[in-house]
Amino acid sequence: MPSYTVTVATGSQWFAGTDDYIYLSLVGSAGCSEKHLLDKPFYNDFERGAVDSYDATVDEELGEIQLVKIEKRKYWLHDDWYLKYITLKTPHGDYIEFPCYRWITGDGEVVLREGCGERLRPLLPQAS
Ligand SMILES: [Ca+2]
Repeated sequence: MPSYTVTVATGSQWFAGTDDYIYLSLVGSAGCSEKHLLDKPFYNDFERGAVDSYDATVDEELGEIQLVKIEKRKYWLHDDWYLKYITLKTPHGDYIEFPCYRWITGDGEVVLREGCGERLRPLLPQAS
């Protein structure tokens, strides 16, 4: 079964961390994953400034990943979360970055698209 490694970066500002439940779903050109709870046992996930990695195994090939959906659900009290970015390592060893750089509040969710850093580079003039 294909396995992805999901890296989650939490902001460094005050109260950026969260104890809420965080779920991840992957949307690819060939299908969608199940919803995965991102949780490491005996570990305080999503602390301020943390960069945490999780394995997400999916049932079938998803094709090219187009979107990452993050859902936050209340654990005890609402605990806002500042998500910087998600990095996905695909079963083929490619890395895809999904920038977020915003607060997720309440029972919130965000859908992230692949960052286009590569395409923002200035194009060099073609030699003719
Ligand atoms: Ca918080």
